[in-house]
Amino acid sequence: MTLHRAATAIAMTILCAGAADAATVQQTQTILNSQQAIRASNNPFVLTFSGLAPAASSGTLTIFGRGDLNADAEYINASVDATSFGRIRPTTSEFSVTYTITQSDLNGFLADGSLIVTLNLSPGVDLVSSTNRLSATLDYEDTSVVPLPASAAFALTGLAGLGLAGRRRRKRAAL
Ligand SMILES: [Ca+2]
Ligand SMILES: [Ca+2]
Repeated sequence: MTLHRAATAIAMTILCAGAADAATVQQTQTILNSQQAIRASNNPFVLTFSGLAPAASSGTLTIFGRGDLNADAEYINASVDATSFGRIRPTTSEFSVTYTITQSDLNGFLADGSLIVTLNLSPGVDLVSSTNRLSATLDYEDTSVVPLPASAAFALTGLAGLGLAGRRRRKRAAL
């Protein structure tokens, strides 16, 4: 293997190692009661995630809420973009529900630049309190390349070694 090929091979190794890694995306959008009182007459409640990198893995979407949601007749219809995620039926005024979204579904939602969570409260959700709120947290590994300090440093040491060997060889040839 020539020096140039060896250096190229090592550089490719660095690139591949970097590309195999990903950064964690964890973002939360919240609607406070003071911004939009958590009651059915204020439907819909829209939580928008935008400008996010494509997913390299499946992800989770957690919907958290606090509101007048403790009775049987009180529920929330949830959707992401145009896809229904079904009905959330909390039995307590504070609830949390987590959905797993496949990588391909996640990238389908993110493809147009935004993933929009829409929550519609049933008519019975009518009592408000200042501590009420609705939030959505999106969590996944994205496709960005992040540096791997340890392996990159190791590979660079290798490159420096090859450079020295090459210089020594050139010096000998010149004598
Ligand atoms: Ca979308
Ligand atoms: Ca009620």
